Amino acid sequence: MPEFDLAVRGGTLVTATDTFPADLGIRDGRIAAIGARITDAARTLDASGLLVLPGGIDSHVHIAQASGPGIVMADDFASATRAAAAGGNTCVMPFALQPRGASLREATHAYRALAEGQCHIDVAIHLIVSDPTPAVLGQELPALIAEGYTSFKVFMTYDDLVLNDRQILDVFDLARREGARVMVHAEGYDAIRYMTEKLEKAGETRPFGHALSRPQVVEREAAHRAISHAELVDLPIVIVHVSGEQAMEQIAWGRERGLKIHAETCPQYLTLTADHMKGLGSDDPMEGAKYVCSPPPREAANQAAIWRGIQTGLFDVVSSDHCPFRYDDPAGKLNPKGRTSFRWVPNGIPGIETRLPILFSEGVSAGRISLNRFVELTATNHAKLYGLYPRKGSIGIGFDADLTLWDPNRRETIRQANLHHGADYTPWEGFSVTGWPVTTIARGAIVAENGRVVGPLGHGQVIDRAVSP
Ligand code: DUC
Ligand code: ZN
Ligand code: ZN
Repeated sequence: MPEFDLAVRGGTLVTATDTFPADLGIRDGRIAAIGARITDAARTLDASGLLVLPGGIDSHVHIAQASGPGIVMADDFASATRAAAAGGNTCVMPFALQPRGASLREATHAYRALAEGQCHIDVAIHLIVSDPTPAVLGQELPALIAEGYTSFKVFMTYDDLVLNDRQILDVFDLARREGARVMVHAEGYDAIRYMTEKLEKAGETRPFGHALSRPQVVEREAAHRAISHAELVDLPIVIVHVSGEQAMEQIAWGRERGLKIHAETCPQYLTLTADHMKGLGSDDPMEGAKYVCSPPPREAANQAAIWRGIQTGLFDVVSSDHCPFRYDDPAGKLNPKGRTSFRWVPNGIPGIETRLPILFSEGVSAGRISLNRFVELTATNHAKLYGLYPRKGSIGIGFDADLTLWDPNRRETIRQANLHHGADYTPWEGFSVTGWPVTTIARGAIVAENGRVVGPLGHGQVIDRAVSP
């Protein structure tokens, strides 16, 4: 019997710290050998000319999440993980949302049941706490954390999700006690409501009004408040989907005070602008709905600030915040109420399959970041932040054999026609990239090859996590 199930030969291995030529031997879904010449394998993949990267981990995606009356998210677990695999990812982290008034435990177990057997790659589930009742804080959350749901998100806006300051403090306090990781959506509810009502009164109801209703100060104020609450409770937090230079300044301020504030940004804040919400290149302002996400992309000059944050280490991770809605669909962006005001356009854009190529192309190929920083931002730090390390997130003996064979020179143009998600558009239609995932290997199995998803549905598992140090 051969020593290994699979050998990956002749490639250049890249981790968050090192780049070196080596072969890999994979046995029972794990990396079992790293060496100069590994030949005794049942199957061999030739990786010459390719980079061998840890599979992408996307720690912020939304899949099959309840999104309000009449609105349907465009991806279920099968389509989202299919698209993720084609885009070079081996693990994604969606959210089990607690509807207000409902049990978080029941919502989480029902959500997990949707995922079981329906995933191409591994999934680890965060929670969204929308109703921190005494029962949730006293029993449900501690029990769920002990079961392996060790991270959750809180929102500072949205009618159905917003927590007030006291609730945020109580949830932070629980997280500190139980060792859970908290992610914060930092945009201020009252400021957004004030701006929205003012804009609507003035007749500014186009999708572009979404950008006007949530200027940077709205994000900055909420980031400052979240960081201050984190200081009071003495809790490390992650500020997710940071879009603006002003929120970055707050994060830097918090860190200067010695606080553990982690930060995430997304490709949309590097490549899209508020003007996209005007429906760029189209006469129909509703086209702008394709780019409506929260926080909104900013003015072009802000992109350079986000790049600086990526280069200087302010950002720990780059996630997609994949939150897909179909465009031409009454249950999506063009729902009947959405045509009357930006307020009713569902917030979110698809990006699970395009995150890695866009960041590689604009980051590594364009000379802005190193290969190692790319790996850190797209895999290693996600695993470390959310309790998947050292099982996932790097290449080493004993790690899951989660790998992406990457062609750094391949040029591609992003086209909806070639993508695998359930949305009917991509915000990056026609966007050219250099660097492309060729083969995705998830726990030792080839799940995607050259844009075709070949792994069986059900290969992906729902993973429980330990609390993160
Ligand atoms: N927040 C997210 O994290 N995703 C989509 C919409 C939102 O507000
Ligand atoms: Zn959010
Ligand atoms: Zn999100």
